Parts: sequence; C-alpha cells; structure tokens
Amino acid sequence: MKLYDLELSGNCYKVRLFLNLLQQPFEKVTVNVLKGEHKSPEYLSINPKGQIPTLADGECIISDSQAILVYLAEKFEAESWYPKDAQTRAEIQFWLSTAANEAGRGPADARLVKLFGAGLDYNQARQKTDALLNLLEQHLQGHDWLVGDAITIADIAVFPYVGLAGDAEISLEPYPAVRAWLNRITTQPNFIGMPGLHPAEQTV
Ligand SMILES: N[C@@H](CCC(=O)N[C@@H](CS)C(=O)NCC(=O)O)C(=O)O
Repeated sequence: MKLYDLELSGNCYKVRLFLNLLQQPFEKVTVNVLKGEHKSPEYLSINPKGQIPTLADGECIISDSQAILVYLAEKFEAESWYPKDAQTRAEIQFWLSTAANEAGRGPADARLVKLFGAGLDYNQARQKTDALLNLLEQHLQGHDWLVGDAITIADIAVFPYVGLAGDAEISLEPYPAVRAWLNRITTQPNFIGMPGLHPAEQTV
C-alpha cells in the first residue's frame, strides 16, 4: 500500500496512525503541498480534488482520510474499530462527518492560519473550534470513547486536529474530559505521534 502523504498534515497523520495501530506496513510518498505538487496533472489523476491523503492499494485508489479509515478497517477485518451493527455504524458516521466538517473548518483551519499563514478567518475558525470542543467535552464527560465502550475509527478521525490545538494557539485547559480522552488515545499499543502533538501538555 502507498500513502500519498505529508508529515505536517493532520489528515495524513490520521491514516498513518491507524495503519500503525493496525500494524500494517505501507510506503509513504511525500506530496509537497507547499510546492503545489498536489495540483500536478499526475497527482490530480489519482485524486481529482487535489488533496492529501490518498491511499493506493494496488488498483484501488481511495481519497479522503475518513474514507481511508473505513476502507482499512474493512480490508483488515478490524471489527472492533468499526463494528458492524447499524446503530454503531451510524454513530461512527456522525463523528466521521464531524471530523470532516467541524474539525476541518475549526481547529484545522485555525492551525493553517497560525502555522502556515493561510488567508482564512481565524476568528471564525476559533468559534467553530469552541463549538466542537464544547460538543466533545459534553459527550466525553459521560463516556471514555466517542462511540460505545472501546476505541473506534471515530476517535481516530477526530483526534488529530484536537490534539494539534496547540499549533492553532488554542488551549484545551477548559476541557478536562477532552484532555483525558486525548491521553487515552496516546496510550494505545502502537500509537505514534506527529510534530506539534502534545496532548498531555495542553493545560495552559
Ligand atoms: N476531507 C479531506 C480533507 C483533505 C485536506 O483538506 N487535505 C489538505 C491537507 S491536510 C489538502 O490537501 N489541502 C490542499 C488543498 O485542499 O488544496 C480528508 O479528510 O482527507
């Protein structure tokens, strides 16, 4: 399997993390977004949106980090990560959509502004982040995991940009249940981190 990847991308990290948790080997192909490689004709032929990550598993090409998590869980029959019953799958989908929408337009966009100087509206991203963190805090005060009583791909999907909040100059101090959840994820066997991810320290 080849992962079209960039080390500093939280969406790519999401996939690297899950592949490591599953202990599945893969080859990284770096796509230098800063040099515009994600918009080259070669890359657009495998990902017409011109975004990273993309997973190539033989002839099977999957883009979007949430879609890749679903594919990997199914391919490797990792049922505990993506249980088959209808209600659990729907609850997981709720959080996969939250990762793509609220986490993308909240902490991910805020991080793009602070880390890479992106011309996005930081205050708007900040407001969306606060709403996401309040949603997570309320949910996690009564639960260890986002869905059910064990870690699933829902946790992996939402984790990166919340864990990278420090890069976006957003404190997780008011969110103790969120911090406890982040730390629960970091203690999973075969967990790997990425630059900027320091969930245990995000108390100030
Ligand atoms: N929903 C997509 C979002 C992917 C995404 O926004 N990737 C960023 C890097 S983290 C990217 O490729 N940005 C360049 C662009 O959109 O032009 C996913 O989860 O994979």
